Amino acid sequence: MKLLFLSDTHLGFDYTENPRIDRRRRSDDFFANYHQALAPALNGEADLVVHAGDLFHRSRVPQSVISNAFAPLLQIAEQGIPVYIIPGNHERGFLPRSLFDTHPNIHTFSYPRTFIFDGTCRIALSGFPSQRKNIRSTFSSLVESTGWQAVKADLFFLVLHQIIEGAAVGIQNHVFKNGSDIIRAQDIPAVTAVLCGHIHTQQVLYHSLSNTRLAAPVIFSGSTERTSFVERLETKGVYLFEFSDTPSFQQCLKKSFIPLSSRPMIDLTIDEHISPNDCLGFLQWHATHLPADSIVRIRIEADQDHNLGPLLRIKHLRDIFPKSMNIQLSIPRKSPYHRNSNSPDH
Ligand SMILES: [Mn+2]
Repeated sequence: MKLLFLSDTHLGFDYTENPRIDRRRRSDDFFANYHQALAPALNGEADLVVHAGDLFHRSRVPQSVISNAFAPLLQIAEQGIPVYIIPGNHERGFLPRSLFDTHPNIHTFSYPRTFIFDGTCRIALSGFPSQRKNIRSTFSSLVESTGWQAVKADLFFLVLHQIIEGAAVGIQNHVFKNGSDIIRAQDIPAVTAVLCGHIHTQQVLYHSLSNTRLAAPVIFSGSTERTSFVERLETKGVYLFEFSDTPSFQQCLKKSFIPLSSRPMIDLTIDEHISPNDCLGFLQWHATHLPADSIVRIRIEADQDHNLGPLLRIKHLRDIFPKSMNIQLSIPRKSPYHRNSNSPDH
């Protein structure tokens, strides 16, 4: 029996229906990884699919994004493989109802509830929509109101789209500790595992910050694509849990992460180490030597005497690099160049 677990697919990221300028859009990367992520289910290798939220990047997405998101889910559901979805924070706690209610194998946690999957073993999936406020004080009663304790099953999964104490994100490894929007480690119930979305960095929590063992491991599959430069070193992926022949869930957890590919994200920093006359040459050299599919962030950290002129305009920068790359301009707010630059994107 195999359960495919993914989250934070952020479909609609960098998507526009009527582009004013001709440039590569990262929207395609997100859809490509979405299809890669769902491949085990599309190929009939998974028995059920859990999406822990942020299917879409925004609460309002164009109809074409909704249709393209829905198509592979429908294909999976049509094969008799049920799909369970948590509405994430980017969807403001709801999904386009009409569409997602149309198939008996597509289930959304639109209120606190428990679904049962009967296969070679019986699986209970409990969850509720992403809560933006006061989850710390409401968590235990929300979990209780899913009714999970009244259900008979071999495996219990709590599916969430929230922040949990001890979760770490980003290059600087920021760890979430206290706050009304953070679930306390001690409140995690004794289920088989918690499948959690919202945190984009793949990780598994076993202990609280005070090093007491959690009642259940909390598994973050992470986002399926890198949504910002903070995630530039992260390997993205999904989990495919196989329950047969595994002595413990912990054992099965170890070998169940499937990595997905991501395009290289590269920082080019213009600072005092590059002489004012070399800036253009520095960028041109990288334009021809970086991998052709790079996502490049140009960071201006030089001081005023660099006289960067046109290099502060994203349009000019895009003309230097091949069309196969994505180019972003980053100017710190405190930089003397900040005021001179035009809006960085779109
Ligand atoms: Mn997200």
